Amino acid sequence: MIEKIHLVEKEFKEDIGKISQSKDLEELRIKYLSRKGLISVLIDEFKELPAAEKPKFGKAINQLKNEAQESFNEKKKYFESLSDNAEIKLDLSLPSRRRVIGTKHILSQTLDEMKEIFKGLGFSVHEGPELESDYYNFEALNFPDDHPARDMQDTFFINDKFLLRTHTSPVQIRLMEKQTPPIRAIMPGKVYRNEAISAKSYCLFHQVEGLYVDEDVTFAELRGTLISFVQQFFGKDIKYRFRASFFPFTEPSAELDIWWQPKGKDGRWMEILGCGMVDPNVLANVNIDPEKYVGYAFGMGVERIALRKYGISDIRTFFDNDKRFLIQF
Ligand code: 2U9
Repeated sequence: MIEKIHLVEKEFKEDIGKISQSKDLEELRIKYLSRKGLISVLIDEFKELPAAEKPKFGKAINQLKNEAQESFNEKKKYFESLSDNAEIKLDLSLPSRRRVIGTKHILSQTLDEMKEIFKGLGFSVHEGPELESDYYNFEALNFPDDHPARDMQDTFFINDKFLLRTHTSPVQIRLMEKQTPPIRAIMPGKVYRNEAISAKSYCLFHQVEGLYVDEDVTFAELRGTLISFVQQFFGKDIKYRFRASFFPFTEPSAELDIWWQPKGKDGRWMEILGCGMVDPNVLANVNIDPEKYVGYAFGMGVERIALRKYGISDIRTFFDNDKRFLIQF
């Protein structure tokens, strides 16, 4: 009896191994697992055995029956999964799935546009650390000890010596330390200010600063470069004006306003950037001879400019990551 059981088991394994299409599976079921199949025949024979011999074979037959049924079920499932996929592949009438790939953040798009314009004007692009020392953020830039920006109220200090940079100017200091003039570079990046959060100001924003240092750089060149920038960025017809101003790191200093005329509202002048000739003290701090070299610098807040260009009323929307806002650009 035991040989018979092993023989059926061996044959079953060989047969199931050979099956490559689902219709052959039914033949296999009939041959082994149906009411008149080989396993049922074995069970019938088993029933005829004398009671004393039954325990010897009962277990083996049961095991064969269960294992055969399991292998059969598995194979059936496998063929079903194949045919499911085949159906999906063949149903050409189904609409395609919409791919949600997201969009570039409007600030990144604005930064990219600014970088491209300045690259076209001969500027290279440099980046640097957001965690800075007091020296690079303030001292090297000619900030007096009692300047309000050096107060905890205005700047995020990490400890006595380190802080979150309040502008990207430290990158320019680092660049001037490493490179001898001519230097013509812009520095885009995040800056941090400890300000009350409102529609107009946020604790984090982006700046693009520019620097040009060489032997014969003039204010007229600075003016020409910035006019070219605003005309490329806002359009050739943009109305602008320069106004005298003051910064610790430039002398003389100016601000550039553009005329802003929202639809249906009164037009007004709006400040979009600051600029000036680099203070000789700043050049001396990085061992560039102020007798030989001159520099100009400018700085702008990217959010402020993007708010204007796209007619957005609240700076916080840039940082909310609300898809309903982001997908509009
Ligand atoms: C070095 C020397 C001088 C960069 C400059 C400004 C004027 C300026 C503001 C615009 C809006 C900051 O983002 S904002 O709040 N910036 O007005 N920035 S000149 O001057 C430098 C930089 C580096 C070594």
